[in-house]
Amino acid sequence: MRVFSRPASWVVILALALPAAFLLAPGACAKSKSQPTVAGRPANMLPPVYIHMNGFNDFLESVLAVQPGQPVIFVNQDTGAHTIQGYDPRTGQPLNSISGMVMGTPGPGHKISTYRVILAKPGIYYYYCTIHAVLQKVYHHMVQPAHRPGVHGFGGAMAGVIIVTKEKALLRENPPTCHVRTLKGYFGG
Ligand SMILES: [Cu+2]
Repeated sequence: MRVFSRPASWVVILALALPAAFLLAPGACAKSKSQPTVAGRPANMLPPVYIHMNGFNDFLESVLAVQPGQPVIFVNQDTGAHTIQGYDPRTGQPLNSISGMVMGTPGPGHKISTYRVILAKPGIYYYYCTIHAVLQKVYHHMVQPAHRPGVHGFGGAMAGVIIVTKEKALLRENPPTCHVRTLKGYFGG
């Protein structure tokens, strides 16, 4: 099937495609002028997604997909403090792009501590709470998060994964709580 009948069409296509290719190039820093765009909308205009700590020393939405440049906000509705530390599971090295701390809250009606992060480059980002989990060596230099001995709450490790992607099928699988800033009826003891 002939799509383009005239050679001039290619010139037009190239002229349109080249600027878009620059805007969508992976690795663009969130702080640079070349913000990633999604469907013609600047990524920093996208609504944030939320990851909650609402008791039991756990990240409620432990696996979450976001679009490049879309803000991710960690919301601590728990009584205790938590850290959010990114790491490379292949080496155990910490990531500078995810490194924060959120203080606890006595309960409903009090100030809630949050940590905001923006990841512009598509990829899989691993993080854990350094207070309530440990990175355990599994093979060669690789690590996996593990439950820190003596920590109460769920038996699993306080850790999670953020998938930065434009794949709509993945983005649709997010739990509904990720669209709500603070959850009602959280653990306050
Ligand atoms: Cu923690």
